[in-house]
Amino acid sequence: MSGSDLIARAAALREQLEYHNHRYYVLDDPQVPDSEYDRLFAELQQLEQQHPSLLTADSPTQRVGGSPLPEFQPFSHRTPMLSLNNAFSDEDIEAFDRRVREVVAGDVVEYEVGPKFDGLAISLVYVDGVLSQAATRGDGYSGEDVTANIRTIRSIPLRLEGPRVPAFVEVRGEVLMLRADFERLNQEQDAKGEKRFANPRNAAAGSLRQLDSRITASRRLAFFAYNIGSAEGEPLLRSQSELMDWLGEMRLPLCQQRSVVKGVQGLLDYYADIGRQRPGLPFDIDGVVYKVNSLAAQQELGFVSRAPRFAIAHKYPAEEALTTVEAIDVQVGRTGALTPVARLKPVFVGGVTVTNATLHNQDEIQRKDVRVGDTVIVRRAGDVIPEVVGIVPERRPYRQVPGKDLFDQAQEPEFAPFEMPKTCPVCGSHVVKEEGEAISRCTGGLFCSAQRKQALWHFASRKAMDIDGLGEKLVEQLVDEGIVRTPADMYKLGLAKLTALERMAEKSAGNLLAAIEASKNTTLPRFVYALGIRNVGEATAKDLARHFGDIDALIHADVEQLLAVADVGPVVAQSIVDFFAEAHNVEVIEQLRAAGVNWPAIEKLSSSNTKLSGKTFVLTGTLPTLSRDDAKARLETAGAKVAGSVSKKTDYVVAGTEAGSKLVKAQELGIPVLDEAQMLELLLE
Ligand code: JCF
Repeated sequence: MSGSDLIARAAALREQLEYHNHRYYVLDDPQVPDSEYDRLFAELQQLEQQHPSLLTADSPTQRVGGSPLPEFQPFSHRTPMLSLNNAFSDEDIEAFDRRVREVVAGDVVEYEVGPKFDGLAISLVYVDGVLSQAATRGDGYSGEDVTANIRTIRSIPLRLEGPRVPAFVEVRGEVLMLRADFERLNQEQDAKGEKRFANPRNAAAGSLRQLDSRITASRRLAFFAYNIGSAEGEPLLRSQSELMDWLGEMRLPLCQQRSVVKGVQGLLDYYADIGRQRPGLPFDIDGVVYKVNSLAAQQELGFVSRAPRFAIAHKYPAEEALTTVEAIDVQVGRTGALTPVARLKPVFVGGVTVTNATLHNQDEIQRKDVRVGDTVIVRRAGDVIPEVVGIVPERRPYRQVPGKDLFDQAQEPEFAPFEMPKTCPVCGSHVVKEEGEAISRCTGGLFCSAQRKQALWHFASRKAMDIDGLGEKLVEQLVDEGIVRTPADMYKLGLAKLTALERMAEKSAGNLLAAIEASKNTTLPRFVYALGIRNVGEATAKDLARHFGDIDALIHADVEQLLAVADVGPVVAQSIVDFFAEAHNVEVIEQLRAAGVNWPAIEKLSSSNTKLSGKTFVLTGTLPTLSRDDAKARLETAGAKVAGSVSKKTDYVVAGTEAGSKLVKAQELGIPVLDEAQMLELLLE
């Protein structure tokens, strides 16, 4: 190839790679398989290695991170990165809108609205469309140059695209870590015996403030743009929402929850809507941000003491709070894992009153040094179980020790350190903690009534055999009275045995027996899930059922056959083999079938034998007859995927009553919206 051909080829590869990168990381809609991306990437890498002069700052090969920096360089923001004033009540918002209307003509003001991400504010400088520098907010006037780290964030374009790329622009937005990536990172930290991150914000900050950008590259960070600082050569923009559309056009990632609303009522409705969505959002937010939409009006409103008068942050209740530890109990889980649980002085956090919080495991308690009596930070975000993030050392009293000098006295805490019991607090069996494993386990197996109770409860639960009325309390009674030992025993229950139980009336006993009878007609995925095999959740159970088609094939599968199932790795495969190697487990399955538990034959999965395969659905609102889980199950049985949020790749939205922003989004994107009846019709076709 000639020199100019080489340059052209490298440029073409970069453009294709950035395009596929955007499809994958921003639109969540890849167009080519990973292998094709890897092939293009390798070709570009090779070209650049052979001809180092071809290498450019915006090359996707530069996203992997480079050698560590000695320190971050200071970076002065051309336009200061100001913070927002906060509002905590409807009255604060009414007052904000009133102040706006004193300056802006009209009764009803239009606002651009979006979530307030709980991450780190970042400024991205693009010169002639190429990402040239990136900096943290710092004090708003001067931050740190974190360009090398920012380049590793896949969703951030290294080069802006489209017909309206300006000569210069500072893009403002938030770097954050998705909750799922945060959970995964903490599990990895556990596995490595390293300290957990307290929350996604800290994890994002810790990842971004690495002098070694290879570490940043190994963490999954997300970015959402929400504004610009200064710009040169930008198009004519009349509103904040036009500005956002422009940023999106240039391939900057925007969050899906942004919207435009009118007047105070529009703001408060949006606040309530996002508040309802908050627990299920993929990231932490601490409020929503309202901005006067008209840019001319923003100009006119200007700033008061370092904060814009045209914008405000409306905050939600905090997801972290302080309380004290009243006791530390040890719970035994379904698979024998011992989990220390802090009993807390009740505290309102994340919208609910929390009285218990997990302490994860012994190593974690030791690292955090949580002791009974301590004042602790409790976090409850999203649907995640509340956890103790850490202690407040200043609140721990210290004992006076006669004969020791003052310094030593300060080293003697009043509270005793926690120790994991050596025997199971429920059944007295030995507790083992495997080398390198964080978790201590009771060795009692189903001899341990705690494990037995939970296995039975899991068996009966809604997504398993769905035996209505067989809750935790009743299982406890049945096990404690020695009436039920295995799941098969549940199908031997009669009216006499049940009514003999305390607080069990004839009517509820009858209902329960009917529910048990009804549960006999089940499905294979439910049955496999109900078995409670370690590491086999609902999704894996479904995959296994579809792959093997019947229970006997699964029972006899070896590790190699199991590894052929999508998403089954060596750990899961071994758990399954171990489970069926227990004669006892196979026996219980036989007894259950003998008792009449049955399921319709299912077609083995062959990638395209189902009518809706490849189609993505989103469910929103309350459907007239089907529960959300039922609707989901029916769609999935027909091969469809059910996603949590609406994007361009959504094929259908199924909407019931009180459908919210997902419906609006679908309408905006022109995605077909079905009601329940139409969905059922589609399934019948
Ligand atoms: O998500 C945020 N933390 C956030 C911060 C969102 C916004 O729309 C912001 C912001 C800070 C300043 N807007 C401005 C003007």
